[in-house]
Amino acid sequence: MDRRKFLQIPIAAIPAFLASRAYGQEHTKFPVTSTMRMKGPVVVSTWDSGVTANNGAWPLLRKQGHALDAVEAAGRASELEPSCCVGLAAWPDRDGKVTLDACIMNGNGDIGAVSFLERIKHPVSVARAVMEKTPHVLLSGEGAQEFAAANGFKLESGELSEDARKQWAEWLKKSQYKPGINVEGRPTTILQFAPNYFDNGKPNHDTMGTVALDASGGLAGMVTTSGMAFKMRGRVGDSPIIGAGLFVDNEVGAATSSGVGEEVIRICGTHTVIEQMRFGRTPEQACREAIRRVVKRDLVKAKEFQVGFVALSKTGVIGAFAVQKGFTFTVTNEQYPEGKIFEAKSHF
Ligand code: SD4
Repeated sequence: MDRRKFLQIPIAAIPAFLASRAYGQEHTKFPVTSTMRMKGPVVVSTWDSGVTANNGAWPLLRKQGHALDAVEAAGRASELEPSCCVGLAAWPDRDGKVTLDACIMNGNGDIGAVSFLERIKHPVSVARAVMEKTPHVLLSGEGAQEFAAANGFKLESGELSEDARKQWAEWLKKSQYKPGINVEGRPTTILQFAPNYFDNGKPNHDTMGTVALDASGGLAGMVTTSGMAFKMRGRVGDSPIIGAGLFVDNEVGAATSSGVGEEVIRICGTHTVIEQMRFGRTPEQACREAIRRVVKRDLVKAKEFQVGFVALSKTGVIGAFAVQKGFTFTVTNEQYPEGKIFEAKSHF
């Protein structure tokens, strides 16, 4: 089934479309995300598998629930769904351990995060507990796990899923860490060294980033991930780093990222996006500026990796931009209650 849905170009957006071509967007398919203003509560998640996340969030948002509860529900839904591959069923690090990163942020500046967390089913909820129950903002590794256990989170077995075991065994044959680019709207950054990545013909790995606007105008966001597959043990990506993988400010908007986390951290990605919006750029312009900074460092290297940003303004405007084609995001609201998938414009 082709799950990509295409955005139509309103006539009013044609000047923007032409301007975007001047920027060199030969491959632009959907150049008008900056005109996507949504009415009322809305939830936006990275990638096609954002449908799963949004399905977790939307029932709450629809009933005037808070954005913070909605994004946590989005994270929990993703962490439970093996095809999202962000929880314990996801792929391991190079030592064969699944290590999870997550964060959550409220539009008033409350934040919580966990990194390098093992054997816990719902890292996003542990991140929320860090936010609500500790004086800290980020707990890592063993300490994060102890905190989770002390707060009632069950310690799971830590065994790899069958799929993860197979993929790890395959990867071990070459043991080459070489993040690739997502293919045709799919989320992976790991295709090149994982030939068996496809599940029934479809890649199934992802980082889930979600941002939401609730009925009372409150914003929140979360990210949950197993990080880059076959990473070094102890490696932490952008996802749990506030200002890198996620940033939210009720005065401006919310932004999240996916792709090679090191490149996002380098430019304080989502904070950059929100600050651009604060000074008047649309979400799409802001995401594009962040991508420009990612790419400019090494134009040759940039051809080989993916980074994508998606942002939601406090007035419900959605925009996105990516290094490569194929960065998709899912929007769910009253208009699209089952979720609609869009593809971001890209640098290459
Ligand atoms: C990371 N940003 O750990 C994550 C990976 C990712 O789709 O987004 N994968 O660097």
